[in-house]
Amino acid sequence: MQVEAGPLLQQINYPSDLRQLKATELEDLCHELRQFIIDIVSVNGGHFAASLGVVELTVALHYVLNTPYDQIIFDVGHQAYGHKILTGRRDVFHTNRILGGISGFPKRGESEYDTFGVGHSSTSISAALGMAVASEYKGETDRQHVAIIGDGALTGGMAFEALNHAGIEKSNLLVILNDNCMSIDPNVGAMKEYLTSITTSKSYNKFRDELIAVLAKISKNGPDAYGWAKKLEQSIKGTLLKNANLFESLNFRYFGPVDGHDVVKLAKTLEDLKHIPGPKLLHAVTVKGKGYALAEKDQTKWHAPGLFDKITGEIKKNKSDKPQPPKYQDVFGHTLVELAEQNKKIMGVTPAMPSGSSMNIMMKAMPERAFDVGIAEQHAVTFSAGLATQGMVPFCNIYSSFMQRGYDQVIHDVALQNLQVVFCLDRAGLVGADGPTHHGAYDIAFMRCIPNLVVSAPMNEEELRNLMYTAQLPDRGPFVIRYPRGNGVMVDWKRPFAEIGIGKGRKLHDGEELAILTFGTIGNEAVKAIQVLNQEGIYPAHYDLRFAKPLDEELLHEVFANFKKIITVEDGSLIGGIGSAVLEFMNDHNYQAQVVRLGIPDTVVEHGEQAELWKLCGYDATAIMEASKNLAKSIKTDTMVS
Ligand SMILES: Cc1ncc(C[n+]2csc(CCOP(=O)(O)OP(=O)(O)O)c2C)c(N)n1
Repeated sequence: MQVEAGPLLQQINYPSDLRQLKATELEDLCHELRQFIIDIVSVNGGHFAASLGVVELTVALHYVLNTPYDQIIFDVGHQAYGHKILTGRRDVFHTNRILGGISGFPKRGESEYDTFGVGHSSTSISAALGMAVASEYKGETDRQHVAIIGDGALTGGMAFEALNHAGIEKSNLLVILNDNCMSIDPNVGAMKEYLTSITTSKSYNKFRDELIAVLAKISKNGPDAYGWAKKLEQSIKGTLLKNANLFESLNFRYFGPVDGHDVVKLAKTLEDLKHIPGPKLLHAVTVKGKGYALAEKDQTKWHAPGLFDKITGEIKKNKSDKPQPPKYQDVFGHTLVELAEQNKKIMGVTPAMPSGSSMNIMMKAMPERAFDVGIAEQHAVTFSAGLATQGMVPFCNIYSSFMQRGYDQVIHDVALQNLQVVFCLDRAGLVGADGPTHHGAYDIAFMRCIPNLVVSAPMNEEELRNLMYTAQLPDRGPFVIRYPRGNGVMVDWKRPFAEIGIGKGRKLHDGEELAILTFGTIGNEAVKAIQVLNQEGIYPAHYDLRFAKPLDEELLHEVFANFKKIITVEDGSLIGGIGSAVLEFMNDHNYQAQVVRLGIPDTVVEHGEQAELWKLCGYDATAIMEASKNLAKSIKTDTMVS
């Protein structure tokens, strides 16, 4: 849907147009930009509150800096909608996150203004520092490099690794800390409290604007004046800031806190900061959801609300009179509490995804046993390992793609020590509109090769519950349960727990000539395919493998003894996936069969609806049907020849 931009925004195709505006027009432009984001996200969906919170910062940055020569890196990138609109993509913004449209995150291939591909958090300072060091090396000393990072993303270890390194480099690096006290859920940790303490230091705040302006002026007068200015600044800050400033201790020059919604003042401050060399941090205080009252009030709900009526604020839901199957994440959340009531050793761990994973259900019911540890997947895994050494049974819930961050910890801290940590990998498989940074494509492949690990996937809600039940029984080792984004298939899902044998798959039904082996919820696409195939006189057997490791060898012997045509289906990378595991088994046991593997091919799968992407990758119900028919045809031909 096309939406008309306001009169100022209409004139701006690129930041060079923005730079023609008078400073007095910037506020109006911010208003129009905010309105444009509201208009389009309300009918298209996507991330919402974060972009509203950085409208002024975005406008001020492109107004003052010489982008794209000067480089801005947005951390995570879910807040970069304003940036996209101001940098050549206003007229295609209505295609945001839609198949074939622009990406919901900055992406190098999409625009020269998107200096770095993002999606996973806490990478911006490292990337900006790399660019700054390269510029310095090339003699481009006038070039500015800005990382804009939220207080949530600052809880990620990588951000600190980068600050630690940047503090000893002399390159031109500005880190803008976009402090809105929120991650997706309220931000957590001691750092958050520290930031609040600086924000409320009244005596320092009174001086800071003058300080920045004076320093900028002095710094322009050459290196001697610069050294003198630095001493003056340190003595003023030392006196006025109660505690030693953390960023100053890391050799960053700390400026702020400033009002992140005063666009004129922000532009003036950024202009001054351009003339102060070396690593600098500007602490901007913003409100997530700024300008849309409901979003300001309930920032978690409006992080990515889906479609909504922009006038009433009503979030649109698929209305149905019939009860609907729950989301897998909610089955996880409720089941965890149920299990934790019976097993006092169970604890919950989430790296900054309480509402996304539904760990918030346990955090509410048992606050002393469930932890949001910040955007810190590596820490979440090793913290869970520590709990397990003391006899606890942690359920560590991490989105499949974010688990890529915690890989060494899974091997080194959990698997090698054979500790009982249950990894629940939410958003496994293709996730849809968030696109390639968020697809959970690789976990089957990267988990399957680790000794001691059990790797499982439920086909439905009841199976998820039973796998969770099985994983927490005494003397289990590390246990992975992967499940996808979205809703399940059972309305009546809260059934009594039953143990599942480790490495035991199940035959859903017998068949003729052809066997379909599935892993996880994508098996439900096979069920649909088989229903249609049956009407056409093709009767494949269907096996739900349940475990990628250990494989159900007994079941596979049965399959290879009875079928010479086999299809494997998985919502995961074909390389190293369950199909590969089946081929390995076939080879190791000297079977011969024609095996067709359906799953994610060796390519970057872009964004789009989940079902659209399954189709594109060739493993939705229709594709399974086609593959089955082709194999069935070849069965007939083979038979005729023999
Ligand atoms: C490694 C990683 N883990 C989790 C996420 C999910 N995530 C996306 S945005 C976000 C919160 C970011 O908070 P902040 O940086 O403060 O930005 P804000 O949304 O408040 O503007 C989280 C946890 C992610 N993108 N990357």
